[in-house]
Amino acid sequence: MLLLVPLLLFTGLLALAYCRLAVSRTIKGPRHLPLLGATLEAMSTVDRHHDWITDYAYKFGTFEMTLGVFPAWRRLIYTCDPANLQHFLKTNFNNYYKGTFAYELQNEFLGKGIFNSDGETWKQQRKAASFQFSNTVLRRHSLQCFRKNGLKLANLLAEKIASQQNQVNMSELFMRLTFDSICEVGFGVEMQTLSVSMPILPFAAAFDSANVIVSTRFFNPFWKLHRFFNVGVEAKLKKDVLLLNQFTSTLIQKRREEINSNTSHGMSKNEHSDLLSRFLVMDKESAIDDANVRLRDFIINFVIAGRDTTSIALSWLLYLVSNRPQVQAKILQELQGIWQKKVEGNMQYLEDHSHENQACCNKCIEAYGASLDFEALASMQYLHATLCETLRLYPVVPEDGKMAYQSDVLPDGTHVNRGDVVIFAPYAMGRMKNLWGIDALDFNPERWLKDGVFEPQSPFKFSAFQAGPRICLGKDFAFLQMKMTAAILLKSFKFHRATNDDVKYRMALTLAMSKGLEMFVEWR
Ligand code: HEM
Ligand SMILES: *[C@@H]1O[C@H](CO)[C@@H](O)[C@H](O)[C@H]1NC(C)=O
Ligand SMILES: CC(=O)N[C@H]1CO[C@H](CO)[C@@H](O)[C@@H]1O
Repeated sequence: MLLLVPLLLFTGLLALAYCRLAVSRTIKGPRHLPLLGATLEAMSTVDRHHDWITDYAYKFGTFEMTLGVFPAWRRLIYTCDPANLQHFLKTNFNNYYKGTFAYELQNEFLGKGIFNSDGETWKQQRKAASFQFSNTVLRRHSLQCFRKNGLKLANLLAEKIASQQNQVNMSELFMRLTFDSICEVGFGVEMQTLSVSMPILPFAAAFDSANVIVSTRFFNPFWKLHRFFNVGVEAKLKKDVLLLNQFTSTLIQKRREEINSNTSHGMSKNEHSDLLSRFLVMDKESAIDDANVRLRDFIINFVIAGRDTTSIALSWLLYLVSNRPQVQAKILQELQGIWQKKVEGNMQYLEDHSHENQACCNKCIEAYGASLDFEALASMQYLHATLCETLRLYPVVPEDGKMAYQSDVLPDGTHVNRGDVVIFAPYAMGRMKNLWGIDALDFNPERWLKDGVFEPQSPFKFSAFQAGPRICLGKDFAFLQMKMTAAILLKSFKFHRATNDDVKYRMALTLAMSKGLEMFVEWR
């Protein structure tokens, strides 16, 4: 008799699972198995995940799959329809959130920062950050910093050439470049990770390690147990987070003291050029302990948002351009035109000498960098188009989703249940012929230009930066840095792939190259 109850319960559950299966037979998407949904197919295709998603998107437009093991199922709805994106990212914004699941996985690392929060916590940070991001002091400081680091990378490559070690891992160098930049713009610290000696800084190492560990929690159902017993990677994470927190609290303390002493010496509020100081000045009223936690979260979230994204995009750009002489020629032609207008023929540049004298080369690159001001960067229409084309086919965030608070119906008629995750996939979207035409798979910067002038696309169609109220805050900064770096490098150097293997992406939240980008570099 006692055995009967669990038995009945079990058959009940099975029956339920079959009902869902019966429904799922008619659903658009991968084949679903009893109790497992599409989990096995998802697991077997993991190293070509984004192309697998693209295949279904191509077939169905909007499709669904249920992942997990019954009863811990989650229904995912993938869509490539701009009208659907507009609906859940903007029109019905309040019904969709990042999901408690995501907060929990990333909590120790990201805290309640802008990336890992919703509702009021998010709104306040968004407001404060947008206000600061539009500030001219900050923008000017950022440009200087992007220039300085772009030149530093160029000098590093020049040294490599001089010492005949001209095979370099550009992914690694770009990662160091953007890390140094984000730390300087974000909190006024020169990290100096970009240097020939390739130093490993404890903060940078702890940051990377923590980032990887929180993303692997996703695949480890026992992570909480490991955390509880403080074993394995969870023990490592705890140490990393401690180091990060020590670093940030020392920094916040230092900036706080500086501001107090400088304001008393008559420094005006608007002169502080890093984001952290600006937040501190803006936020003087709050209790110090609260403010410290908020600022710590801000720093970490800011590094996450700005570093890998920009450096991965630069790697794809270099990869795509180095295989396409015609695209490269057009970029160079544009850069040459802008340079000539700037100097009006008064100055010689790289093409006029033989690169035998390193000091002279460095001076030329320096002079070229100095000419890259806001105006020069804004006039780079073709390079801008090339960057957008890169992000269309290789969006750094290849898919991103939101969870529904309440059930809803998308514009194309798809039903969303409470707790479902609605996912937009920029990688698949960039490959849809109904959105980009029959040449959707071709790399063609011209598609963004009309009479030589860049023409933006709707963010609901070109979704690499997301869209609506949570659209990427750093988009302009990212373009400034990418254009600055690409212009300096392409004008001075030629790049060739060091290997012939296909470049593949790594399965992660961002679309990094699985083996990095090894390049031979030489003077142009
Ligand atoms: C090519 C470079 C970049 C790409 C493709 C990119 C893409 C994105 C995407 C897809 C999101 C939405 C993420 C989500 O909510 O799940 C986002 C958010 C964000 N990005 Fe970027 N990003 C880039 C560079 C940057 C840079 C350089 C910064 C900082 C200077 C930055 C700051 C942010 C911030 C603060 C958010 C959170 C906005 C919010 O939730 O309200 N991003 N970005
Ligand atoms: C190149 O650098 C990237 C990014 O740091 C790394 O993932 C990759 O393994 C490196 N490649 C090689 C061959 O060392
Ligand atoms: C932002 C700024 O200019 N800070 C200055 C405050 O004062 C210290 C020395 O007292 C300077 O080193 C900082 O540059």
